[in-house]
Amino acid sequence: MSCEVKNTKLKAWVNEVAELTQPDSIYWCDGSKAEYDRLMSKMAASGATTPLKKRPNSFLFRSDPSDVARVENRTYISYPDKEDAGPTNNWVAPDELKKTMSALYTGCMHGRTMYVIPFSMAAITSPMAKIGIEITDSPYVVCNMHIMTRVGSKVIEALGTDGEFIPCLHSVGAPLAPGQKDVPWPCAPIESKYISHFPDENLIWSYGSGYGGNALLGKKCLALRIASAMARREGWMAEHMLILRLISPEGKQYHIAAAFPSACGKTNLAMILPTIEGWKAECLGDDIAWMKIGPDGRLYATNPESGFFGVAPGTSYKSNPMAMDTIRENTIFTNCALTDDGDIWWEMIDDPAPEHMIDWKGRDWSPEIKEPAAHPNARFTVPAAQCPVISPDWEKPEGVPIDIFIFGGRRAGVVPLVTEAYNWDHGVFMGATAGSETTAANIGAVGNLRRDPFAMTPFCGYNMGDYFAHWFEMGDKLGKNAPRIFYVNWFRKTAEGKWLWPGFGENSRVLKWMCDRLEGKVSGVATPIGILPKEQELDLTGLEISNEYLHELLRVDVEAWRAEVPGIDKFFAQFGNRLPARLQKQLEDMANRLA
Ligand code: O2Y
Ligand code: MN
Repeated sequence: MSCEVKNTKLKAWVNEVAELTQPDSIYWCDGSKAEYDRLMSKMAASGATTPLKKRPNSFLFRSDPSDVARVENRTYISYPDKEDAGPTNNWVAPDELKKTMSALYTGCMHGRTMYVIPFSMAAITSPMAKIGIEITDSPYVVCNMHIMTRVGSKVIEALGTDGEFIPCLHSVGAPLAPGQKDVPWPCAPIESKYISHFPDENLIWSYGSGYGGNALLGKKCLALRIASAMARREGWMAEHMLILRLISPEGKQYHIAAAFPSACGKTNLAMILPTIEGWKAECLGDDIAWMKIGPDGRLYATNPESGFFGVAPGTSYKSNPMAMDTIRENTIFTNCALTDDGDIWWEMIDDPAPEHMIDWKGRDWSPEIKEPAAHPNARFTVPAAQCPVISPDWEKPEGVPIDIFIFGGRRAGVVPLVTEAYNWDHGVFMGATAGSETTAANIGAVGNLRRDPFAMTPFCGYNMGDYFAHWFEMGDKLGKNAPRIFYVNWFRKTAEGKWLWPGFGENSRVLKWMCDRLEGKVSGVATPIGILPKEQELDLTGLEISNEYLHELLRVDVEAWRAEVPGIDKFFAQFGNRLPARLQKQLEDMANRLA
């Protein structure tokens, strides 16, 4: 660390954690390339990672098979009153949770280095920036944090003597006895993993996992769970949304923020290559949007992250060419398969599976083996700046003004290709009732509908009923400046199970219709569920799609929608008196329109 740490609270906290966890040494991260290279070389030498011959400065990690994804059932939102966490979060009282976790943290860094990572979420020059300090015993976490956040001495300087920071404590939970040899991916068993949030104190404690959202604490823990609670207190929004700029042939810019549950192609949409003549798109973020009302009364969005932690399987030149070009170099791959010539491979990448690979568990793999070669939640971590379509304004301190919100989900039937909300309250209803049918990648029976309001179920740091109320309050503050709200479903199928809509870059046709609605160029048609395009209003130039498919994509199945009402009513009932009356009214209004 090239600068002196003067922040009294920070020094005290680091000392307190070191006393508790008893590491062999303490290292303050400076965020430099030299630091990254040094840690990677050390991990390569120990066998924790494999440098990839085919991709410059890129590395493959294999996690422990028990530590492959976020652990929602071990994730806690801890307020003194359980009601404040609400029915969608796991809860343990703060005193009890801290007691349990303090016992686990005692001596948990024996034999390891304790890294102190000063990081900023959002460009440090942004008025929206929040400073976090992650303490971790995982060098893999340090390298990922280098990519996903802004790490370095500038953060320490910005903190000064008494600046505020969000303490994020992380340990893999695998102390080493003297002389004990380390494993490539240390972690603790599932029953001692805890991903805990104390929103009243802006505090994060994570123990036992080294993977993704469990361990890179700037992402889901800080930028969504803690930030959503801060945003409610302070009158802004922290959302699970991509940010995209669409540019018309005339050069007019439209900014879109979109929320989808997982497995709905969020990263693909964030990096879309429009197929309609003359339209361009730029990516500003693929996962999280922080939004604040600006001096002109409009809602400004910024992406607090500086990298992408994208799911690898399914990513290909067909589904997301810009992501494929982004990950050519300087990328950390986790749980992908390794080819014999030193490259990565995963299911549904462009090339067919080679005759031999090493799978994500480190075993020989060949095509007759039934298990996938890459884990379904294999990931790439890559700097956002490497994306060929990254917007020149992606780090603009004040963010970009949002014109359009999109919600969506994966539904084989019922939900049309696109619907516009009648007004803000109706749009909040759309967000609150968003849901997807489960796929083979989810737990549970395939085809079950799972509601995931605003795609925030796993990430809302307080009672979801209060979160709905916060959306209404923001709408009231925004008034006529509020973004317009749409709902999309790219995944509608024929009775025979064929996709009705080609998706990917062709989704730009739907985005163009949204822009046309904003410009008053198209009237759409009013239906009981919202405003849909007239068939001739969608620009389908150059796309081969039958009238029958188009008709089905834009059909409102009134019977099927009537059948949705009791399910929504039951879903809302779990929030009891925390459910805003305005949301219940929206359900009644829709039921009346369908009657
Ligand atoms: O499994 C993990 O830890 C990653 S989860 C994730 C990563 C990037 C973007 N979104 C998500 C998510 O679960 O929404
Ligand atoms: Mn996400």
